[in-house]
Amino acid sequence: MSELNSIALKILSDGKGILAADESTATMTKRLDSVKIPSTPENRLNFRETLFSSSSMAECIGGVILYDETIKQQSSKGKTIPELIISSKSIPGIKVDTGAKQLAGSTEEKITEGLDGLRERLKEYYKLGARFTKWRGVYNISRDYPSKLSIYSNAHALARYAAIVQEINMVPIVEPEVLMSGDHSAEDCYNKTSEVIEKCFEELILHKIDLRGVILKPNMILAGTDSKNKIEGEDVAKLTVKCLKKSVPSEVPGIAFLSGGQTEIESTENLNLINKYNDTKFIMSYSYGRALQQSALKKWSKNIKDIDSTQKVFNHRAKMNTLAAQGKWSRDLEN
Ligand code: 5MM
Repeated sequence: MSELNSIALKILSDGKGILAADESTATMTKRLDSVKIPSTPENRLNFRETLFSSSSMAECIGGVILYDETIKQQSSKGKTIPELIISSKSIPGIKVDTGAKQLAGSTEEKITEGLDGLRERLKEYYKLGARFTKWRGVYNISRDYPSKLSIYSNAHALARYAAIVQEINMVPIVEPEVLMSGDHSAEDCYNKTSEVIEKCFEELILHKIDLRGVILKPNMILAGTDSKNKIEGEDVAKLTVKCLKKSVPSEVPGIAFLSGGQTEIESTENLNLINKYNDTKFIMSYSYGRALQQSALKKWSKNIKDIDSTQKVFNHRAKMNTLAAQGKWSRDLEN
């Protein structure tokens, strides 16, 4: 087994998933504004440290995606944040893209940037303890989108990113996110997501990526948030598995879904059903941001000194998703 393959498997083993805590300062500020807490470096650290020192980290969270600010911060007990994560036998990861910017040639769409100077930044992150990375491409859906240009250019950037990451001995998470917003049907989401993922793997193969050392982070197959024909549960699971089965090469060890704006319970329920229908060899787990943090953030904002209450809420969500990643979740466990 290659070193990269064993890191990917360790992150996603036994129902473990990934905590996506890599919100940029702008996004974290929106999250903190929503609960009326000032977005200071201390408050951002306080909330994140509360999550990273929870008891469910050891059992449920195989990896944590950090943001540049957080990976360089010290915990209140004097450890660095990567040391705190490693002390729970979890693996620190880092978001390395610098964000989605307007795509020249198709101004309604975005291209993710961050390749300049990436090799040097990765060397520094490796020294700080990171062993995996994340890069997110974003795609809108409508009648004309995503365009061939956006599908190609984001796939090309994801592949160039993944190649440099593997050169530094880290596992790249490849995240092509087809957004939920819009009135598109689930069938449109299925078709566009398949096209996007297939193009990503075509480029990854061209760039000689070791696919056994990659984690794919896709969206689930859903109808748009404004669609009149929503699909739920079993239909989401069947279409999602069907899409990944045809679009992802069999060498890839694991798939970790994003939650994309689904509620906490929807994300857990759909993941559980996906695992019930999963007739592939891929591990299918989670890499959730909002769906792991929303309730915990609300609880924390009531009293940021009450660490236990926040951790209790976070532990519950982490356990529910780890059960779902094994197809063992049921709604009655939520109470
Ligand atoms: C944690 O949120 C990430 C957003 O980062 P930016 O602040 O740079 O936009 C995001 O990439 C996240 O990792 C994934 O979208 C998954 O998060 P959700 O909330 O969709 O599960």
